[in-house]
Amino acid sequence: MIRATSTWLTFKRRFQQICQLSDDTIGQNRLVYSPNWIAAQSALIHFGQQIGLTTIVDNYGNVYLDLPGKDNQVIATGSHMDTVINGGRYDGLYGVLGGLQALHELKERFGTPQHTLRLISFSEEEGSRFKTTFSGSKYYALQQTVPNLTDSDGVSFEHARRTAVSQLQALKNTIVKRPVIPASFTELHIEQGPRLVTSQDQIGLVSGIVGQRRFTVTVKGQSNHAGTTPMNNRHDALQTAVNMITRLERIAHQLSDSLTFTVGQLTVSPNASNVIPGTVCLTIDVRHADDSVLNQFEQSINECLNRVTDPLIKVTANRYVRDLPAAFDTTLLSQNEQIARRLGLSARVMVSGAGHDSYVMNQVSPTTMIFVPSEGGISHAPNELTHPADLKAGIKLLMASLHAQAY
Ligand code: HGY
Ligand code: MN
Ligand code: MN
Ligand code: MN
Repeated sequence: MIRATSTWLTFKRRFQQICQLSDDTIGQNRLVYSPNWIAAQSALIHFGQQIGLTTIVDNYGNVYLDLPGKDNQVIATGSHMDTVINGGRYDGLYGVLGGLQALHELKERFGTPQHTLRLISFSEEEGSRFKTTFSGSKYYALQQTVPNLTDSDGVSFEHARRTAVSQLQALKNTIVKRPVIPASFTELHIEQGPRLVTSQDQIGLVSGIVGQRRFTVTVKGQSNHAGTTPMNNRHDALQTAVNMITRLERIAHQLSDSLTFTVGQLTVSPNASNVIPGTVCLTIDVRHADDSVLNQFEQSINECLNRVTDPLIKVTANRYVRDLPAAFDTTLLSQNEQIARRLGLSARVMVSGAGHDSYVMNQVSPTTMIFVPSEGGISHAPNELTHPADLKAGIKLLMASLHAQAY
């Protein structure tokens, strides 16, 4: 029997260790297949082997830690350890180490389960290094592979993947395979928004995820001299981009107050103070619970392109993510509702505004998510924070939920 304090200290030690492995100066940076990412996945394999779990690595670098059961049905939990650039400490990592903590305690307290319990650390969820998202869970759940992509340094996904994964698969006692799909999947995650803090609930029981679309937009105008080119004779790519963004922001508000519209990346070329910008590249991230609203917004993007009449300015848009709104399993959700009540945890049912690997797992297994509050609703930023009492409550609920399914 392991005492509550020792399990919390174990969680904290593992958490600190993985955070320190990543560049902690300006937030967490663990981009997929980077040295920080390899170090974190290797540390997780080591944690699993320390407590007698079976460690498996597939060809995309997903790491699976199994607590073998009496039969071969699998009950899974997990999340991701890759981060956004200069991200927070809890997005993804909490679900991986919280899931490991739950398996560790279940093993210590209840021994061998009826069904195999699996903790998954997906290789990549964020899409921070390559213009693709959920590549790890899509590989595991849907056997999908990534087309030839390169990162901003020109490194190909394939080269980065092979180099990183070979190091993980070379670790002692790791099994190389893509394991079977689980009978259920539960992801423990921070909310990444303000609703639980506002409603003062300890737990969010997630009924689904909003739809999400991501675009790259390229505006090609004409560079020219900032001082000699008259204002009425310019083909300024940045001005065109600014007008488009301003117009789309206004349309977003008109369409729905729960639509989110974000231009997260914007590069200007040649990016010199005395040169009229010739080219601007930007990204659009738009989300809503209703796909028809996203259709309307995408229509507005296309209308913006057609509103550019200057023959020397070309605007193109490429959609590279289209995720439909997802509804999670209702049986798992109501089971967790009852368990939360039994544990005396205040819980509310909610939809996730953030994307998660659960979106992919939900296409192959009954899936649900458990949220804990994000202080100030902040996430994807170094000051992302969830208080210890909330971290513990989430692990406690996850553990009871996995116990109900696997023993
Ligand atoms: O962007 C998202 O919604 C998630 O955090 N990857
Ligand atoms: Mn996440
Ligand atoms: Mn994230
Ligand atoms: Mn059973």
